[in-house]
Amino acid sequence: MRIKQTFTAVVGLLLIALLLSACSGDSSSESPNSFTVAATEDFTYSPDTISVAAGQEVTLTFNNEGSVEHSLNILNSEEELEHVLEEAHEEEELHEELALEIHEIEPGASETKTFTAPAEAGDYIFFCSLPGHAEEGLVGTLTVTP
Ligand SMILES: [Cu+2]
Repeated sequence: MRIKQTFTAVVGLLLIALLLSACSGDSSSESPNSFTVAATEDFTYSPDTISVAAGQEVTLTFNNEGSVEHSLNILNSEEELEHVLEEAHEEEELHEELALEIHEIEPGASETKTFTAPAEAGDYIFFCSLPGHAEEGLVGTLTVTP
């Protein structure tokens, strides 16, 4: 008798687990490795921090909600932002250093790109490469977890 009760309880728990997994399956369109980042009117990114797992495939949608063109670029190494900005005019050199580049996006427009998160855990930087914009505040942090 006790065994039967236990069995019923286990089946009940399994059913609940199934229902829960079915529910979370419905929302898989927004999986944890899909992110949306906006550039705002006041030259900030929203959110300005993204956390991903090392080596993970990440889909990032960049919405320009500002009133001028903006871009979003992720540095592939932990190099100083200033160093990159100094070399920003040497386009080709800049490209080699970036994990992700979303070029100038018109106000109100958006772009989605997929990239592979850096293999090494740590804090990386994303920024707008248009002259002066990073200095204004268009800088964010990509946190890569092990
Ligand atoms: Cu910008």
